Amino acid sequence: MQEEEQVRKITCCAPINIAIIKYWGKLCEVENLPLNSSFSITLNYHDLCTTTTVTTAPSYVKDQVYVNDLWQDINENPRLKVCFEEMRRLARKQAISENAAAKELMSCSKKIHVQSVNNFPTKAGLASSASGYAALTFALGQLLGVKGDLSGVARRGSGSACRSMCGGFVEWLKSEESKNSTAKQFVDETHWPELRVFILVVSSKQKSFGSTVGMQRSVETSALLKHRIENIVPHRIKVLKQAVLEKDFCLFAEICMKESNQLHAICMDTFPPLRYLNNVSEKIMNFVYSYNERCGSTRVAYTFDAGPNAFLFTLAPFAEDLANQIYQVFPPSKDCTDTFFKTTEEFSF
Ligand code: 2P0
Repeated sequence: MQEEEQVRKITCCAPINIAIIKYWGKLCEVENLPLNSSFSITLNYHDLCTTTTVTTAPSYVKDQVYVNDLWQDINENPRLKVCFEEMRRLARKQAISENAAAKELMSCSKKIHVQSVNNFPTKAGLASSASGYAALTFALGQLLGVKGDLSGVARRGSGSACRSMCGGFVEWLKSEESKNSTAKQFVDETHWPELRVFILVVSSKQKSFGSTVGMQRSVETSALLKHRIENIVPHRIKVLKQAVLEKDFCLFAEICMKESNQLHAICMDTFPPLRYLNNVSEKIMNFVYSYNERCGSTRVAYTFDAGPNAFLFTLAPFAEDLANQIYQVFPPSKDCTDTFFKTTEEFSF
């Protein structure tokens, strides 16, 4: 009975975030320090998310992690390892600064079991590492009682994960110093309630080139990446923030699509090139341009990350018509194993 009383269990859920200004390129690979600041939108909790349960119990003799029921070797996974180490270090530091009793200090080293589940395809360019490390970091923080901004720890797990630690519209700041490269909420999730996102899953297969390796190769070989970091991103973030503040969809959409185009231009400028988009992605881009042209105004914008799947932004009054058009042009496959489509209701902010 005594043993049961000492079991502690915390469950947390973290959503994915969609980058409007893209993170592509690292200043430091170990710390996941980005070469440029980025800006994203975090989805709602009930949309695409990772649910993570962390447990401590007296019977546990080592840390264990399962992701989608698959056992992960922490010792072979430096990112997982660093999250555990960092969270325990912060817990100890906090306990010491609060003059905690020896018992509480001891509890920082208790063994932890983790069960993590995604409700969407893993590693298919849908930011599963972002929601995954955000959920893990937050859950460990709750379990160990660590206070304060933990986005720097989530970042060590996966760069973009730091942005999923905040809701709404989020900026991840570049810095040469680890402690300053954190995610900050720009405006919260209630700011632009008319904004909608559709996610078109073109392929749920794992991407052939992980973002980490892709970024490495781009940093080494792409001259366009250097130009972007120095001359494009700082100004673009400023303009995007203004567009978000003023809820200027036309300007938001222009930046969103130009950013996506530039990310994939850099991928093609990388040597050998990185091809994340496929012919369906190209068709979706063409669909967006012709839809806007038919409407006589900008009603929809696309963005693609390191994969062929599309994120389409629109506004509530246009969502139904857009959904109908998408269904006509890109009917979901019958078995829905490869191509599926979610409605605005499911993905509204
Ligand atoms: C982003 N992406 O800003 C960009 C756009 C993909 C394209 O962040 O190596 O999985 O773990 O820091 O965060 C994907 O990169 O890379 C990514 P790591 P991560 O969302």
